[in-house]
Amino acid sequence: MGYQINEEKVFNSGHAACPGCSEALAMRYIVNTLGPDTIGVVPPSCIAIISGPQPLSSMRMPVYQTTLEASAASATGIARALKAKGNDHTKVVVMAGDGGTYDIGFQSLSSAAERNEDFIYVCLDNEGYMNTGSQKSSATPYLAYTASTPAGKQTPKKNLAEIMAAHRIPYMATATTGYPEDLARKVAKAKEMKGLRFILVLAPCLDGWGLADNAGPKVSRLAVESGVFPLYEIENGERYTLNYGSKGTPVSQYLALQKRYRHLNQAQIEEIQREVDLEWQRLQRKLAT
Ligand SMILES: Cc1ncc(C[n+]2csc(CCOP(=O)(O)OP(=O)(O)O)c2C)c(N)n1
Ligand code: SF4
Ligand SMILES: [Mg+2]
Repeated sequence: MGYQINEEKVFNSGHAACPGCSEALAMRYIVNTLGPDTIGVVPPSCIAIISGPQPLSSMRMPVYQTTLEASAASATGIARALKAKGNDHTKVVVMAGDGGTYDIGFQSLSSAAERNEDFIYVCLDNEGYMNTGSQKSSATPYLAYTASTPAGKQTPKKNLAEIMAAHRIPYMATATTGYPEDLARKVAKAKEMKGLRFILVLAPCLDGWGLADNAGPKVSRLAVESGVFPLYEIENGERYTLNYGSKGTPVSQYLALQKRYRHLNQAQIEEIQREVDLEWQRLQRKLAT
């Protein structure tokens, strides 16, 4: 895409993430693109640990650590207070995990989307409750091992991208850390917009997915190239743009890097491949309209 990443150094080194953590990498691109004139809202998650406690925060911006249920409600209050004070320049960004977004915080997020509140919401999706030892969330994919689904999760991942777009919010985008320019460009685009902007970032978790320390970017790229996690945008709930999609790479290559899938047999791998192909065809039909 040729997008030049703007690194404002709002995110500092020396934070408490596992070495090689994709969530920390995503946070770097997000807050460095938004700049210091930003207020963060963070619920309990690895993101809260990485942000750190004030005055020892890893980020050069104010961060309000809220409850798992209330990120979008907290951001609503902060954004409205700024507006009431005549401040139209400070941005408000939620950075929440998938557990805090797909599940526990969904009620307040859906209501804020319905009201089209004026803030950016980024979900750092590592497909499980990783900070508490890898329990399943509704973002955990079909058949993935977690500590609470030892035989593999029996239901598919919730399609939150489409659910958020169905609220007809101005902007919904998917992104991942293996495509840093694409991620930074989407954050920069969201920064210039008004209303509720939602970015869903796939952020592989080394511990929860059973990855080698240096495998984050590779597995994130394979998620896109195999069609498991296409990168696309939806504006006003209806205008679809594909940024990066399936290159026809077999899903087995993506699964093979992750210990959370090592219990799968050939028939289960083929079943996952069929489902990924179906979803990819569904998305292509929407792109065509
Ligand atoms: C209502 C509520 N339930 C449970 C917890 C315990 N808890 C703290 S962090 C966390 C995991 C959150 O998972 P996710 O949002 O996916 O973020 P991640 O740790 O994966 O980055 C949980 C369950 C809590 N703080 N509040
Ligand atoms: S547990 Fe996973 S998401 Fe949390 S800091 Fe470690 S690698 Fe990152
Ligand atoms: Mg998570």
